[in-house]
Amino acid sequence: MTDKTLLEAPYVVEMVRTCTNMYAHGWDERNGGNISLLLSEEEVAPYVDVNNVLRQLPIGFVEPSLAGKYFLVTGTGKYFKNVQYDPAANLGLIRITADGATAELLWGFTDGGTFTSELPAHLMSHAVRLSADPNARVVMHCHPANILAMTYVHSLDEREFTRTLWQMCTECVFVFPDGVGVLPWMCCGTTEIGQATAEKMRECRLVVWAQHGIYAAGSSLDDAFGLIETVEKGAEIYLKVAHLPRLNTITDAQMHELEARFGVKAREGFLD
Ligand code: 2HA
Ligand code: ZN
Repeated sequence: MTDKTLLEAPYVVEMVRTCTNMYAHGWDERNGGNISLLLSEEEVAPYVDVNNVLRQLPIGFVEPSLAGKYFLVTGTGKYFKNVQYDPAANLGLIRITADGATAELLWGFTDGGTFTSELPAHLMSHAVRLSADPNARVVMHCHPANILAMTYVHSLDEREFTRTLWQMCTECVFVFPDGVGVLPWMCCGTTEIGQATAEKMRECRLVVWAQHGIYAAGSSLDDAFGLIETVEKGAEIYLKVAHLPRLNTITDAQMHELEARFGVKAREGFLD
């Protein structure tokens, strides 16, 4: 038995605050958005009995590279708005079985619920990001209005889309030097969109789903949140200026100065 409840775990507290904050930003209307946070057994074991599996939840595809891994995930149909009032109903702690086909529920989803409908995109993205970066921990999805709006009026070419965002605020190029992947409209919740998202995540930590929203992968909840916040700010500026004559911009030469100053390298071929 454990003597502490998972509700006291710092990562659960931070998850709740993050959901609340994302809702406050207007990024997660109704049940929009989902988050998954990778945890180690050392982080989990002080709070839950890791041998007490409450329910077996089939995940509908196989991701053997994540066998044995623990994730705190938001629930399907749950409102980010409500996470703070009942974290144990709106969040769940799962562990992936050895064959990569089932999620074992260890805590949460107390009203009989299950993990986010977007689990394919989350788990496949975690697998890809972990192979690129051992510190990868978080996959975050939401529906920020300016990014969505931009996908209606801007070319979806990744180089063009990324360059426009980089030009909108000085910080963009060094916050997301790997740029933004862009998927055309696809049906959400499917393994196809999960695979397409993860494929983009090989090259960058941000993937826009046209007319739907955005995915970010980060080393922490703050990191993923900050990536989305920065892209959303860029998209907001774009929408304020797109219909006006552009008199000034951030030039490619200036972006090369930023690369040197901040020790980052913009995605190959994205700057002239
Ligand atoms: O969780 O955002 O993409 C609801 C969604 C689906
Ligand atoms: Zn969505």
